[in-house]
Amino acid sequence: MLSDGIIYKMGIEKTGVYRLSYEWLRSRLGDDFARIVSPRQIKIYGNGGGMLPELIATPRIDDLQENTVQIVGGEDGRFDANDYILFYAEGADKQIYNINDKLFTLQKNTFDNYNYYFLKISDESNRKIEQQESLENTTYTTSTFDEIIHFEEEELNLLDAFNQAQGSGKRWYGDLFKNQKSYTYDFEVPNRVTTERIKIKAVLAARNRSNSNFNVNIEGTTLVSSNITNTNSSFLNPLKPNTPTSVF
Ligand SMILES: [Ca+2]
Repeated sequence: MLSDGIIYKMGIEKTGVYRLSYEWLRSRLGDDFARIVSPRQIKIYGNGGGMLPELIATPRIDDLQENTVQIVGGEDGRFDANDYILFYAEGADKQIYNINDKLFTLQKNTFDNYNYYFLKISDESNRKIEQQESLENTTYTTSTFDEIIHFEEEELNLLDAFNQAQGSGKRWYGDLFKNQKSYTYDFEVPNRVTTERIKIKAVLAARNRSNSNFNVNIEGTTLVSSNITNTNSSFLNPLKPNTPTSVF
């Protein structure tokens, strides 16, 4: 699919619906923009978020699949001023439901911060988003939803911080609790339903010849106190991870 034609690569950081306007494409595509005679020529390719499976036997999509698009203003057969393309795209990380914790967790992409989609100007017609009729008699209605906030910075490789090793593995951590022993992380949840419970999950690790202890506090109240036992001095056994979960 990428072997011929006019193709542009787009890095997607966050999952969502994306809008490519006529004006933006005209400014970015240069001379290629004149090749768009009909809005049906604009195709979007991409395979969704997350990493490829490591096991070779696990099924995966071969090549790139064409995504459905909606060309707003394309009904007149011309791609012109004020028209735009809508399509759904996923970022590099993937949200996975963890049945043990009853929590959605984010699987951080080890290899890239962006997932890539491709815009191709094709001679064939694109795939349109189809409309679905609304159901008439629904049995469940709600006016709230679960908000999921994920904070993960990959800044520290524990093996790299150890002077007899050079860093290894896929697991990285965020802030280092060494000289600075306390960090504050702010999360905004507008219009939170205060009667509903919140679940919090922290991923911690320690390498210390003495036992270590982490406290997770919210507004001054300790929710979780997590002990991590000491390691020995060998760099072959440098890391003791711990993942407390709390509901309040
Ligand atoms: Ca139009």
